[in-house]
Amino acid sequence: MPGTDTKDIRLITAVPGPKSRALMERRRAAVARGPFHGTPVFVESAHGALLTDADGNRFIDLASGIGVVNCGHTPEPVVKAVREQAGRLLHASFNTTPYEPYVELCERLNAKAPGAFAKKSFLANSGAEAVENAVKIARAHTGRPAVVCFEHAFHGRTWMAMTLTAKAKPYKYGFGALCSDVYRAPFPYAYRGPATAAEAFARFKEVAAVQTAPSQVAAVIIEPVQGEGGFLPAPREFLAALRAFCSEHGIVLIADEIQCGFGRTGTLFASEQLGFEPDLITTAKGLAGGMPLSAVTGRAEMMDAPVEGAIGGTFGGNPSAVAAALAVLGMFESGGVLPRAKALGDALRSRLESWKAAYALVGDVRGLGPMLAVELVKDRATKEPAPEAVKAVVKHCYENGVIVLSAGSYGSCLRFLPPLVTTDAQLAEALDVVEAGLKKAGG
Ligand code: PLZ
Repeated sequence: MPGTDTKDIRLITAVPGPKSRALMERRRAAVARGPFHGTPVFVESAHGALLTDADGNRFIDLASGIGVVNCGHTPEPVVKAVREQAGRLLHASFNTTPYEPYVELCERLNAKAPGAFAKKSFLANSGAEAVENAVKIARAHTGRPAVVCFEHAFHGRTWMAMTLTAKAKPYKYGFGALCSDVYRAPFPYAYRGPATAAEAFARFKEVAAVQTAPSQVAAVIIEPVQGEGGFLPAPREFLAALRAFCSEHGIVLIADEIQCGFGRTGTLFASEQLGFEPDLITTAKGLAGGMPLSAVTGRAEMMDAPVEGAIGGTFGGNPSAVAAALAVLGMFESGGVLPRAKALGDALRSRLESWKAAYALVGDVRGLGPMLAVELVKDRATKEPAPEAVKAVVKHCYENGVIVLSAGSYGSCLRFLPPLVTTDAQLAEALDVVEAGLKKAGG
């Protein structure tokens, strides 16, 4: 509301303001219908945890551009590295004339990814592209066709990634034949079932061993903490059972850490704190602090399976994107980000738990570290999802200076992805707005 006198939120027009509205008209006329907007707010600049729109309104960001700016918006070391690299070498194509920063980033990812075995990496542009390549690598390594994925999974929008993604509408809607040889197992979803790791693993085994055969399975792909699916953390025992099954059957186990990686859960990789050692890990989003970059990192012998020229691309591992990633790693190594992420996670969790105690609408609080969500339900007994309430809260939030995203197969989750540099005061200010939205939506 105009005249809000809180510290960081500063609203000088109703939201969306006149400039955002005018831009949305131009967007409707010029841009395809397909891309969706979580909020109708056109952003002009952002720094740290704050975002300024075209009308000069200032918001607290609880979305981080879908979990990308984990080190904050426009962090100085990252912006500086990008500027310097852009002035030196903007593009060369690693497929034409290779350059050192690409190699250095691979070396550093190999050293940091979980697992005390020899590793190699490959760089691409987007999360979906990393997923596509991870599957190609697994198929080349095993010579097998099948891939097992999970309910509520999100792996991207390209053909194989879209096939692996669970939700049909909107992601697969109208896009005809999907990839073959993809099988889907239930994900352990404590709130809605399968409730235990043991039950989920028994169901997984049935898919992997009955719907197909382990000897036909190239890869199992799992998000250690599901993102779009509603911030569902996989239990350690479930991941351990998958690890043992894949090792026994020579199946490549892929962890998709595109959303849960790069500090989002309080450790560089979520797998680290889950005691999980996948064969391949896909990263993107937080990897380059806001530049488009993704990676596949994993066992050297698997990564080397595709023959020379079989994986690559014109832009993959662009020099400025790589420079940004090296600066992001520098920020993690300098020590401040992860402890702050953990503290943020604790503060966020206690606030969300207090909502669960106070409001019947909040059916579940879950996640890992500062990657947390609440699931809203119409009735705690039936657990009927409340996507309308989620939409109302998201709208209340942007109208009052907070950017927050929904999630979940039923659209019933509010997910919190604050930049990991968010201060306690900013978090509290933003959560006051969310809480007022919850009360208004029926509490
Ligand atoms: N794997 C686990 O979370 C991207 C997508 C939003 P890209 N998630 C946000 C949307 O509506 O498209 C994601 C992810 C996980 C893969 C991807 C895909 O990453 O960089 O969007 O291709």
